[in-house]
Amino acid sequence: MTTTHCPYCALQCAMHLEPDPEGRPRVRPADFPTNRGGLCRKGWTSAEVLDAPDRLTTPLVRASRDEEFTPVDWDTALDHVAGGMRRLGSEHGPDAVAVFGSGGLTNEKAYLLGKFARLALGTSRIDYNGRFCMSAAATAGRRAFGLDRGLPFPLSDLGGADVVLLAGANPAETMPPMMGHLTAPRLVVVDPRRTATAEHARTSGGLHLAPRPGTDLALALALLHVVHAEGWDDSDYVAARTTGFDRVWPHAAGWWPERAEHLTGVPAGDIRRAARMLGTASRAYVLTGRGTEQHSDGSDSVSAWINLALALGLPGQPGSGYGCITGQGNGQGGREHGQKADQLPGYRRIDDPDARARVADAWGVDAETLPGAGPSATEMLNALGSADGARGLWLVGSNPVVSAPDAGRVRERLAALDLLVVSDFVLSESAALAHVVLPVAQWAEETGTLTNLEGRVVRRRKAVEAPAGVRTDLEVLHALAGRLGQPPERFPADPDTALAELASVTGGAAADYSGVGPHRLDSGEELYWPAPAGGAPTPRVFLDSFAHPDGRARFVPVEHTPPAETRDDTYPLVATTGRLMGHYQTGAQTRRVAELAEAEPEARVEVHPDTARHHGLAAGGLARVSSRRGSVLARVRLSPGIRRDTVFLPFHYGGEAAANNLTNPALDPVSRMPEFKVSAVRLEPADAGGEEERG
Ligand SMILES: Nc1nc2c(c(=O)[nH]1)N[C@H]1C(S)=C(S)[C@@H](COP(=O)(O)OP(=O)(O)OC[C@H]3O[C@@H](n4cnc5c(=O)[nH]c(N)nc54)[C@H](O)[C@@H]3O)O[C@H]1N2
Ligand SMILES: Nc1nc2c(c(=O)[nH]1)N[C@H]1C(S)=C(S)[C@@H](COP(=O)(O)OP(=O)(O)OC[C@H]3O[C@@H](n4cnc5c(=O)[nH]c(N)nc54)[C@H](O)[C@@H]3O)O[C@H]1N2
Ligand code: SF4
Ligand SMILES: [Mo]
Repeated sequence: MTTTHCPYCALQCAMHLEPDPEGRPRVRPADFPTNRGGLCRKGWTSAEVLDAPDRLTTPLVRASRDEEFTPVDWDTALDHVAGGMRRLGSEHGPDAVAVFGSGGLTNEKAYLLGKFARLALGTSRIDYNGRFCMSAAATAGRRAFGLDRGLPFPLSDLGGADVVLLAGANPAETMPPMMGHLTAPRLVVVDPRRTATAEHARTSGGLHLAPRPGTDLALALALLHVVHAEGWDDSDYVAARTTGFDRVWPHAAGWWPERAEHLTGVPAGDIRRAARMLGTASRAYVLTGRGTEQHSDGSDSVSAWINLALALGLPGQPGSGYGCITGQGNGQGGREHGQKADQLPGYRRIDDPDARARVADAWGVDAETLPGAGPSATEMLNALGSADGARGLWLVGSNPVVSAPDAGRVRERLAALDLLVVSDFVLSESAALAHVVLPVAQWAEETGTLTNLEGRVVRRRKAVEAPAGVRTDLEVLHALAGRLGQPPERFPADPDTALAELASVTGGAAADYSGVGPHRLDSGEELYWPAPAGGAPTPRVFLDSFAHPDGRARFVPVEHTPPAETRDDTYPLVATTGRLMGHYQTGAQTRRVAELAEAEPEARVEVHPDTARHHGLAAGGLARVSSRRGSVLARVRLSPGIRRDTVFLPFHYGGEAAANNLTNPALDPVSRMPEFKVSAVRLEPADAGGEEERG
């Protein structure tokens, strides 16, 4: 029996893997502080993907997309990739090849992928799918606190709260075992839909506020308005631990609840009730999720929620706080170790001369040779194959033709590349467009570390052998780097050697992992970063001071701005997007699990019954949802709990069912987060020729 962690989300539930009578690994939940012996159905069924019938076990190569893939041996595939990368580099310069990583990768992989881009390719063009996920909250967290650690406290702290406000998060579906920590007598859920989380809040003494998508910032200002006007703010805390309230108050002063009601659709009485719950609580938390973050004003929206939390005196106080609920398995660690365009390992900035010198020295290169900051994920993808973009791309752990905004355009850009290389264990929609597909090992077949939503480093342990023909991501990095002229010891294929290097390189940095190693991990110590060598780890980061030089948190003045596109007679509704319990992300993994695929076999669009009637749609019928960019076919699901002006689509499906055919690639100016949560759309019936029978 091996004890390890779930391959999917940032809760990183612990599980035991043991062989069944046929020798296949079977999952049993393990006791761990985040999941307390629970798992969601994705975790329970996760081992099925290990022997998916269409699992890739041979490298595939083709010269052009008009040809079929040819199975080849590893040497042939790696020579082909290295030769292609070298040729593009020498013909067009080092930026001709781009790398796209993932918050699903272990710390070791993320670290070596960033190092590979900077040293083996010399490219500035590396970014990752965490840009679609964590970037807005990370920006706002750094602005306010000087440091971004998703939850700066252990999840179990939530259990002591009187009130928890969840802005744009639906953990009842996205992290079900987390609901065991949301036992506060009052939950306030901010979501345009009456989700399972919102329903729980409503029926257990709390509140559900359902703003029009894209108006959270004004709602948060209105809550701050009431809190301050009623004298519920913590003026001692504000005076002792913060700066800048005076610059923020003028922005909230004008948002009295009735004005906010007009914009957001949330009744003024409910705004006052929510403010009273928060303002009169002795211990409270404000938490944000993707619903409030994935907007073209995402980082300002999070700043507005943080301003509210600061006025209430929550961050850095025992039993209270602000946190962002990180998403992917290594959504936290994946954003610290250098696969982000502007970043070096340990949360160091790539434009900071001291950081460059320190990292270059550790890597044994001259700091001058390290490239600078490259473009963000969306900008990088949208320029591929054009005069200003890369001509080659290596995708490691992401499926952007389904997950990136305006996916139709991303599909075109990938098709314009001279070389597309995809490392995956299944032929995802993106891998299906590749020139070279490299078949890699999965979670239970390898060892490594991930940093969960609490900033706790956990160890993924190898439980089974990978199928013959498959290599680990670290082995692939090692082999490719060697072919590109790098000394072999610079890219260790052994995960513990990679971890030792990561630990040493991050010593003294903001995200200090210098004390993280197999021994401490296996001893069961709770390793929250910063975890310096020889020092204690840090479960709660801001208790004594914040990470700005003056030790204070900063209020950041923010103002409501409308979403990047507006509704009109042609596109009268707002489409927002998100997740269902049974599928993970683009569904590349979970659509291959029979039980999950049967439960949620096809895309759906959630529509209010009145809206459906108005557009001639019936429950179970097919609808075409169209935006200014593209359209989606989805099954109509009537949902009396959603706003009448809003429809909801999960983004777990590809092709004609991909929600991202609709979405707007407008970006937040600071974090470069795309606007996944607001597109102007129209709805039409699409039933024709017996299609209704399909369901
Ligand atoms: N089942 C499942 N679980 C997952 C994942 C998965 O794919 N499937 N993915 C993991 C990852 S990577 C992530 S990032 C997390 C995400 O976890 P969540 O943030 O909980 O997930 P979402 O469904 O994207 O968004 C949450 C809610 O935001 C609401 N929303 C939409 N627009 C707005 C708005 O303008 N304002 C507000 N306040 N709310 C809005 C949606 O209705 C939705 O219910 O989940 C993780 N867990
Ligand atoms: N419309 C809309 N779009 C969204 C969102 C939304 O809410 N709405 N949410 C965004 C968010 S928060 C996220 S995090 C992204 C996720 O978007 P993606 O990263 O594109 O989603 P995944 O399905 O997790 O893709 C991971 C791929 O990598 C493979 N893989 C998994 N682990 C490994 C590994 O260790 N190594 C290698 N080589 N491959 C691996 C999987 O098989 C899969 O094909 O989507 C974003 N897109
Ligand atoms: S909640 Fe997340 S980590 Fe836990 S079992 Fe489900 S997908 Fe896995
Ligand atoms: Mo995410």
